[in-house]
Amino acid sequence: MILEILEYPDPRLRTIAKPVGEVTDADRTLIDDMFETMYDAPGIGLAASQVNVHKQIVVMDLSDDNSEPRVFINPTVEVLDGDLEAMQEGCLSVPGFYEDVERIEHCIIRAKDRDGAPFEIEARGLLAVCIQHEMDHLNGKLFVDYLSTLKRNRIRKKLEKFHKQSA
Ligand code: QAP
Ligand code: CO
Repeated sequence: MILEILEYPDPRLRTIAKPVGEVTDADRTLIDDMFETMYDAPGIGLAASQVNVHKQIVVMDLSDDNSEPRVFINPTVEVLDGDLEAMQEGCLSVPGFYEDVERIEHCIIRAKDRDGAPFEIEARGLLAVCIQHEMDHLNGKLFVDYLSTLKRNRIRKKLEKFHKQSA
């Protein structure tokens, strides 16, 4: 099922997600729906917060052909060195806007998979950037929060106008 994606400045995007206990069949159904929604968009990453489910669940696929689905439940990041990397980011909740954001370049991601099994992976580049972007969603934060007030307000006004027109 394709889910509705909340768009900035929807205040529900500011909700703090709760950790998942046991991973249930209902969680796995949500994960399947999140992949379907992300692939349909199309996007490379989606946090449950963006579909108005406030649980710590992230789906991601950085491949060109939807062949590398990744699930991160209750993700955490350990910074491996202090290097920052600027990368142009977009977001399914901020459609049509792309801006540079600085993120930690090298980290270890720890999370649970769709069966509840814990795993860890060392991440650099796009994977490292994307998990930080998605974990921000779980904490009610968006990439536009890193921009100047001027840029953020411009984006907010354009999206508000667009939402009014399509209503
Ligand atoms: C987060 O974003 C990300 O504006 C995932 O019109 C993006 O999948 C992390 C998308 C870049 C790191 C680098 C955005 C689709 C997809 C749009 C996405 C749009 C259509 C964004
Ligand atoms: Co996003």
